[in-house]
Amino acid sequence: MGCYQDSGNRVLTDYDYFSDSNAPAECSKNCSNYKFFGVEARNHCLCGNTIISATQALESECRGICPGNISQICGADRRINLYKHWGCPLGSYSVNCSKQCHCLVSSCDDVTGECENGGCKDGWKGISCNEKCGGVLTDPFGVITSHNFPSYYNSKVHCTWVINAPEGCWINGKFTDFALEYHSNCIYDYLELFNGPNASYPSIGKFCGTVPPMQFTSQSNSVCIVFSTDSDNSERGFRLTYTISGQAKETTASKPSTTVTISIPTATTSSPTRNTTFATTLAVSSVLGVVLVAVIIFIVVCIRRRHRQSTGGVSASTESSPENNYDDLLTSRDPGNYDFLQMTTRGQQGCTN
Ligand SMILES: [Ca+2]
Repeated sequence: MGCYQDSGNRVLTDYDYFSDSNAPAECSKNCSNYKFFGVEARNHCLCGNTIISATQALESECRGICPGNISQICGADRRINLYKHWGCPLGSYSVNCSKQCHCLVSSCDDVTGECENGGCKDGWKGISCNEKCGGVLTDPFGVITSHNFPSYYNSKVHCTWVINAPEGCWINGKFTDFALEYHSNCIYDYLELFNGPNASYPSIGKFCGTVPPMQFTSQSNSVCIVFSTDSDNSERGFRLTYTISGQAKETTASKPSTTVTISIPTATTSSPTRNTTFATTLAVSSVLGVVLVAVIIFIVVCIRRRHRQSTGGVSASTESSPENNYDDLLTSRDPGNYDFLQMTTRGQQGCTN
């Protein structure tokens, strides 16, 4: 706990003794049933469960070498090195645990109240966990930035914002600036969006580096935004603008859906150009198919006519009536000997030699 003055009223009064082998370890052992213990004037050990008053002194004022361990300090004349066997309850600090800190899971430093693991209670930030950030936003439009933006943000920060729109409305958000310390899994610094009014709702995504969620539109009336940083390496932070849209409902009979969609441009989205290309290819293929069938039919007709001429039959042109002499494809059911597709052309030149 440090070096304290021990003049006038003694700091610890429950038990004390002198020892030629005095050292913090020995004194701690002999004061094990007490909450506090201290070494003073080299060979003096004191124990106690309460500290009525203690004024901290400069560390340099405690300069007595411990007789039981020459590498350690055992106070000085009217100066005591205080130690504590167990800490204050969570959320309190000072020698009598009378001051309040705001650490979420760890204890506070006995003297300064700083959170020992750097974690702060939600809604608090800073080394001493005494600066508030985040908040609940209900204005129809607004801006959220990391603290210090556009200067580098602080370390060991955990901030939570909640945007609450009226029932039946939704929230449009857009990041106009985004630069957080990068990690492939965003384990250092990150911004996380949640699908509802607090961080217990499903996460929409955790973001870091310089690739932000470009924009998002909630499908419910609330969004939770968490910004967290670790102890090293800061960046510029972020700036988010939002607007509340839609028509507020007059009743709140049912809980709204809490699906939030984030639009991030990707290269995999189909485009009108791709659809146009596909349609053009289909049309050309169809035309080519029809032409191919016509050519096959034409060849078959020519072969059969040559065969009939060689065997004494009549030509196709003489079988056709004059009104059938046009350039076209047509189907004709011959009531006589055959049934097939037929192509007739004026003069039929080119089909016979
Ligand atoms: Ca960091």
